[in-house]
Amino acid sequence: MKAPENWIDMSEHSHWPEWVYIGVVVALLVYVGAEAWNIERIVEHIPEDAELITVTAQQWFWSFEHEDGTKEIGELHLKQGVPYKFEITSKDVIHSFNIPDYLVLMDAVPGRINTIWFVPVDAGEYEMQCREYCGLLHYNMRAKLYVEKA
Ligand SMILES: [Cu+2]
Repeated sequence: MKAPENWIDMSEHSHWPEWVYIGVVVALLVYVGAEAWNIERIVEHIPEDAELITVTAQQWFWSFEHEDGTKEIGELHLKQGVPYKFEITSKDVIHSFNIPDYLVLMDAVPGRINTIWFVPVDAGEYEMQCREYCGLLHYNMRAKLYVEKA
C-alpha cells in the first residue's frame, strides 16, 4: 500500500534536536532524583553519639525516659547542642509527637516504635504537643521542653 501523498517522509531528516531534548530531560530527572535521595540520606542519618530518649504517649500526657533511666512526665530537659534520638510509641491510641519550633513531628503508634532525631541548637523553653486528635483531652496533651545552656 502506498503512503498518502501529504505524508512527510522523515527518513531523510536528522533527529538530533529530539535526541538533545531527550538527553536534557533524562539528565534533569537523574539530577533531581540523586539530589532528593542524598537529602533524604542526610536527614535520616542519626549521629552515632545521639542520646536516646524514649517517648511514650497515652491519653492524655507524655512521658519521657532518658538513657540513664531518669523519667519525666509532662516535661523534658535536654542539653543544647547535643543530638537526641527519640524512640516514640503509644500505650493506647494513635498520637503524634510534635515540637513545632524544632520541626519535630512523628506519629506515636501502639505496638510500634517510630524514630526521629534532632539537635536543640538554641537554649530556652519550647512547647511540645500532640498533633493527632486522640480523644476528649487531646487539646491539653502538651508538654514543656527545656533546653539547658551548654
Ligand atoms: Cu494524643
